[in-house]
Amino acid sequence: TNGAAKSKIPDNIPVAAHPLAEDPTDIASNIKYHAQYSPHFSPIKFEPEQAYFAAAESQWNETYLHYHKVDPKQTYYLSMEFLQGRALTNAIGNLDIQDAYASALNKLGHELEEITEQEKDMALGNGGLGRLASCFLDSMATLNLPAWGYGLRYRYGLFKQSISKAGQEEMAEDWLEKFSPWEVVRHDVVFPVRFFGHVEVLPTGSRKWVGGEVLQALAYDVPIPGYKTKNTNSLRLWEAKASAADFNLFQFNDGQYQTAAELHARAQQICAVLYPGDATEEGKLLRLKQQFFLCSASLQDLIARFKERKDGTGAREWSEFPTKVAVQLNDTHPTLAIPELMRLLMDEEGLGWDEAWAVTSKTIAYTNHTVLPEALEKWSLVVMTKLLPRHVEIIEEIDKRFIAMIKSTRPDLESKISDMRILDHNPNKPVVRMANLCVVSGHTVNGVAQLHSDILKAELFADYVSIWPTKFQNKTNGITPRRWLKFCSPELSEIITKWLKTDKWVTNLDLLVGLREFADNPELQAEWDAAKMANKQRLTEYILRVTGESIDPNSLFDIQVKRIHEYKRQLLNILGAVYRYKKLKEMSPEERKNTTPRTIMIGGKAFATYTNAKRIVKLVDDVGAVVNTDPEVNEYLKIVFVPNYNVSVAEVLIPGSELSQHISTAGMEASGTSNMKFALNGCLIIGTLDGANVEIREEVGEDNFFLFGATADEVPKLRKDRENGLFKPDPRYEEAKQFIRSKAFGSYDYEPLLDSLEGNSGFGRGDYFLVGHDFPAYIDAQAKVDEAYKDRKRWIKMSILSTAGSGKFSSDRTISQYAKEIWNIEECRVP
Ligand code: NBG
Repeated sequence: TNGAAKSKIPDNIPVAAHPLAEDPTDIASNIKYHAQYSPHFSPIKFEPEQAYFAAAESQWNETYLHYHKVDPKQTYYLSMEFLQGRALTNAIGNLDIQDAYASALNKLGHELEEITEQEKDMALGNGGLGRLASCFLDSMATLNLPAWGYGLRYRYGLFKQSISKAGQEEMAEDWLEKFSPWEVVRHDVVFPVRFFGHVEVLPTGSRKWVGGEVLQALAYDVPIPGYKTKNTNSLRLWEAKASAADFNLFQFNDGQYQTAAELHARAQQICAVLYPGDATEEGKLLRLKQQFFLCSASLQDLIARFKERKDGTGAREWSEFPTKVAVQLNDTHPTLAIPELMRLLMDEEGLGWDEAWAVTSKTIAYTNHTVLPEALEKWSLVVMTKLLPRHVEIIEEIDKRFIAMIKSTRPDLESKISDMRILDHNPNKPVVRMANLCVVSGHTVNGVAQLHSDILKAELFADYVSIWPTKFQNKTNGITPRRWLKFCSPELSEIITKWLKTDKWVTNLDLLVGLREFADNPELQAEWDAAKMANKQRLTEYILRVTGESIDPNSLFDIQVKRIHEYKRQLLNILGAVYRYKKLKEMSPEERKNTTPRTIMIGGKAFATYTNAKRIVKLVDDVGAVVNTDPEVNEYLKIVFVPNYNVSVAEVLIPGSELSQHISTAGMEASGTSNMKFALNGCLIIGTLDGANVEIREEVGEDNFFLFGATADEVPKLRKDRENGLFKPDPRYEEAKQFIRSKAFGSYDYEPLLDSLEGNSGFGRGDYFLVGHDFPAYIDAQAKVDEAYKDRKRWIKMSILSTAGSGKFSSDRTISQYAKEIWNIEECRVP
C-alpha cells in the first residue's frame, strides 16, 4: 500500500504460507507469500498487513464458529462512531509477535516503524465517544466476551485539518483511497433497508410498511483481536448499495445517465461522510437516514443470527431473545433501534404489542454521554413521519402508553408529563425527544463517570428516577492499556514490568498500585525519567516534522488535546499563556532565569461550522507565531498548535506529556477519556472537578493533581451572579484580554471571542463557561505547577504515583461492569 515498501524483496527468503507463524523467518516467508499471491496488488510489492491478516483469519473464523456452537448471550454495541486509529501495531502486539515481526521485516529490508507509519487512521468518529467505542471493542475481545460492534463504513471519516494563515482548513480524508487490508467484505450478508413509503393495513388488522425506496446494507467486517487470546471479535460496518434492478437500463441507453442511476447515487450519499452538516433540511434527513440504516441492518442481522443458532431450525421462543441478545445504544444516535425492533417483531414476526414490548425493553440499554442541551437529539416529527411512517406510529404508541401509565400509577407526576413524554407537540415544531424514548424503553440507563451519572439522576432524568429507581447506573469510562500504554510507550512499559516483576498489569491494571512502594526509589526514578525523556525526544522530532517548530525537550511539556469546544475552555488555556508571555516580557533577563521553561501544545479539531471554536484555533496559532519568534522569551516559552489531532497523533503526544489540561467548566464534561490516558502515562493533570477528573484525583491522590476552579454545584449561582452584574474580574484577567486587544498578536478580529466572555452576544449569556471566574484560580494553580517542576525528584515521584493510581481506568474494568451489571453476559473463550 505504500511507496516505501515497494523495494525489491530479497531472494534468499523462501516463499511459503505460514499461518500463525511466530518465527521471524517464517513470518518473512509469509509476508513474501502474500506479496506474491494475495489479490489486489502487483506481486513486486509486499504487504505486511495482508500477511498478518491471513495469519489472524483462522483465529477469527474459529471465534465465530465457537460462539455459534456454544450459543451464549451476545452483546451488540451500536455506535455511529468508531475511532479505531491504526491497526497494525495493535494487531501484532495483541498476538505478542512484535519482536519477531520487526526482525522479519528487517530480513526484508524494512523497519517496522516505517511500515506502521504508512497506515492511514481509520477515523470513523469525532472524538471521545467514538474512541471509547473502540477501546470497548478491544476490552470485549481481550475479556473473551461474545460481542460485536456495529457501525457505518463512511467513505470519508473525520476531516483532515490543516492550519494556514486563515486558521483551520478542512479536507476530506479518504482512508479507503488505496483499499484497507483490515476489512473483509461479506457478499453474503446483505439486508434490505426501506425509507419513505407508507403504512398499509392488512385484512388481518396488522400493519405493514411498504413502498418508498429500498437500499441494500452490505457488511464489511474488521477483525478485533483480543490481547494474548485466540478470541477475535468483529466490528461489522454497513455500506449502502442499490441493487441492479434499481439501475434503469432503458433510461441509461436513452442518455439519461443521472436519472438512470439515481438510487445508486442516493445510496452512495448514506455512507459518504461522518456527520454531514445538519444546518439544512437536506442534511438533517441524511443524518436520520444514516441512523436508521445502521439500526435496521444491525437488527436484521442479529435477529437472523438468533434464529439460525440452535439446530438451525429457526424455531425459537421470542421470549428467549433477551437471554441471547443485549443491545447497547452508544448515546441516542442509534435510538431508532427501539421502534425498529418493535416493528420487526410485530410486523415481520407477528408478535403482539405486549410481547414485542417485553422483548424490546429487556434487550435495549442506553448510555448517555452528554448533558449539553444542544447535543440532546430532537428530531422533527414532520421529517421523521416522511422518512419512517411506521416508526412514528410506534413511537406515538409508546408515548401514549407511557402517559397512560403515569396517569394511572403516578398522578403526582401529572404536571411533569409534558417534560417527560417522548413527543413534544410544540405546534410550531413538533419533535421526538430521543433521550426520553431511550429512558422510557430501555432497561438500563447509564452515565459515563460518577459525577455525570449523579447529575443525570439529580437533573436531566430526575423525574424518571422516582418511577424506575433501579434503572439508572454509573459506568465510569475506561481506556485500553494495550494501545494507551504498552504499545505507545514501550520504554515505560518495560520499566513497569521490571519493577512489578510481572507483565500481568497489561490485563489487570490494578496491579499498577504496586509501583507506589518504589515511588521514592532513586533507581526507578532515574529509569522513569529516562523513559519519559525518550518519549519527549520523540515528540520533539514529531513537532519539528509537522510544524517546523523546534521545541526544547528540557522544558515542561504541557498539552491540551481534544475537540475544540467552548465548554472545554481552550480559551482559558490560551489566555493563561498570553498572561504568562506578558509577565515574561516584563521580567529582567535574570528574573526569567528563575522561571520554569514551558512548551504549551494545543491540538484539536473545530466543527466546520462552529465559528467561535475556529476563532480559538486561530488565536492559539497567532499567539504562537509571536511568542515563538520573540528572542527575549524563546528559551522560556513556546506555544504550538498541533495540527490534525487524531488517534495516531495522540499515540505520540501522550507518552511525551508531563502536564495535561482538563479544564472544562464543572458539570459539563461527561467524563473525558484522554485525562485517563495522560494519567496512565505518568502525566500530571491540571483540572477542574469535572467528569472523570474527580475519580482520577481520588485515585492518584490529591497531592498529585493540580486542582482549581468552581465546582459543579456552584456553577448555577455563579452564572446568575454574572447575569446580575455581580462578577468582579481579576485584574490579571483584564490584563490578558487587553493584551490581545492591543493587537500584540495581529489584527485578526478577536472581538467576537472576547465579547463572548464579556458581552451579551456569543451564547447570549455572557461568559456562560465561567472563564473569567476561574481565571485567577487557574493562574495560581499554574504557578504551583511551575514550582513543583523545579523539584525534579518530586515531579518524577508524582509522575510514578499518577501511573500507579490509574488502574481503575482500564476499559477492561468498565467492560466487566457492563457485562455483569447491564448485559448479563459471560466470557466464551475459544479453546
Ligand atoms: C462525549 C463526552 C466526553 C466523554 C465521551 C465518552 C459525546 C456526545 N460525549 O466527556 O463529551 O468522555 O463522550 O463517554 O461525544
